Amino acid sequence: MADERWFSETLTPGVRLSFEARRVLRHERTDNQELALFENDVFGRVLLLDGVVQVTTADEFIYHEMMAHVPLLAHGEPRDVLIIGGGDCGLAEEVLKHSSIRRVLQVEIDPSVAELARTHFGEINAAAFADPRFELRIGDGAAFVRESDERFDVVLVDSTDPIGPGAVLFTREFYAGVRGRLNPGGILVTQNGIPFLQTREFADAFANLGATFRHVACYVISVPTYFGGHLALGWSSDDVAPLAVSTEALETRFAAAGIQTRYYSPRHHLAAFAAPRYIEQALESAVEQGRKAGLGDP
Ligand code: AG3
Repeated sequence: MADERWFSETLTPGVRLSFEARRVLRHERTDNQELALFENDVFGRVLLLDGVVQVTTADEFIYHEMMAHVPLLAHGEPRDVLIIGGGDCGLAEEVLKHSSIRRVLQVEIDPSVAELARTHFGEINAAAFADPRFELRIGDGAAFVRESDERFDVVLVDSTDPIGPGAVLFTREFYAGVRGRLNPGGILVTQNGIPFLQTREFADAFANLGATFRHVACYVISVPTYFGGHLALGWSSDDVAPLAVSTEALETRFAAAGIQTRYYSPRHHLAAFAAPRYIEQALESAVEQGRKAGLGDP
């Protein structure tokens, strides 16, 4: 995958996205996946898992702000949040900026990623590790949602792609498990990849979400290091439609929260749900297919 100076994303057959490593901090095979961490002049610290860019210190704010603030501000009064995956812990830090939050439980499968998060990603997660509301547990997120009887207002699946250890996090069984962990008014947000390149994976995941939840939608973000066009984030809820909240209500909540952002804004929050047509069409037909397979009956 690398000649120690250049590391490549190899997710799409026939395409390589390469980064020069000024300094290699880690390159190893963990029990779960291949991990590479290095410094790049443009993007700062870059983490690749199984040859796919996961996080860079330069552009992580886009993904983390949009994954956290969209469901939390739409919810209005979130208290308990569950994060599945999210090993770099940048998402937890963003969630904890909301003062209504009393607990963030994160279940990450790979202890090497969690350890590296502490040693090398303090810039994006130090506040989370210093926060008594945050609990990081090493374990299998799919098993957790199946076996736990705890409930949460918002569940965030900050996963890798549906290859390797993350594949289970895109199944109907997993989504049904998450549904059982949500409080009334609860919202699930998921990482659903690059629709332009991962067409099959996108359709399968949204069919599974469509079979499980009443309201299913997606919103899009543009992250420089996630190659291939927009990245889709999934919205699922039995009680809350994504556009049910007004810009005014979001403005009020956002001002009250006093959170500084660089990508998220209440206006962009709602705009992001107006996905480009090729994504909207793929979403509609996938959800429709899933509906036929049976609502809430995995
Ligand atoms: N995890 C999601 C990375 C998805 C990248 N996928 C892709 N480019 N196809 C990010 C972890 C950040 N906490």
